[in-house]
Amino acid sequence: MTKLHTEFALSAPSLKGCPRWGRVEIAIAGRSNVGKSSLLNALASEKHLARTSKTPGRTRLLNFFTIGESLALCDLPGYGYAKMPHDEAAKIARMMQEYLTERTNLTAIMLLVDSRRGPGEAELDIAAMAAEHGQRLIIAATKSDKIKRSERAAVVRSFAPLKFRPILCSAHDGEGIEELRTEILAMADSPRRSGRAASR
Ligand SMILES: Nc1nc2c(ncn2[C@@H]2O[C@H](COP(=O)(O)OP(=O)(O)OP(=O)(O)O)[C@@H](O)[C@H]2O)c(=O)[nH]1
Ligand SMILES: [Mg+2]
Repeated sequence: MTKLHTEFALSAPSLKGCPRWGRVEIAIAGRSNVGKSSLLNALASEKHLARTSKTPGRTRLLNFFTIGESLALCDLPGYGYAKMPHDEAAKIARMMQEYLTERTNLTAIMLLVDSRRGPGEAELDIAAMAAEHGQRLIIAATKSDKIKRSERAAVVRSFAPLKFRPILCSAHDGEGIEELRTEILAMADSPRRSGRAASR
């Protein structure tokens, strides 16, 4: 098993508050409740690194976690949570947009999509944004423990619009976790985006 040496670094309320370091960052993005924080804990083999919750909309900041010496993951707030107050949702959307389009350390987006739901417009938008800004995309189809064997081929087909093969994964039974770890570690060698500041 690959070990990702993961530690919580800091939470930032905006792009300005993001850490100034030379690490290559991978953002974990996805709808509220899709399983972002749970997946991060599974990748790190730690139960309580990132806070998970049955209540959607729990993560509201950019939460940074270091991996080894040169990588970091950023656990993003989830989008699409209907009950979040409009002002709050707009603030979070702005913060995410800023981070995804302007953060020079960001090299890849790990986009999480519920296996049972498949990608929608929001996911296609994120994939398009990643392509536009030269970021790589890792597609994780979460909660694979919830789908039946007989449904798996149809689930994979439902991801065709994203044009990337989804990695079926489960924080509960561990499917796909090792493959995702390998993908993440491979990013350590990818070049940082050229940008205005070396690190912001
Ligand atoms: N069956 C199953 N449930 C999962 C899995 N991953 C997460 N969950 C459940 O889904 C719910 C949401 O998980 P979180 O990890 O908090 O989701 P999140 O995407 O971080 O949510 P926000 O931060 O609110 O956007 C929790 O009740 C988890 O136990 C999984 O692999 N399988
Ligand atoms: Mg979360």
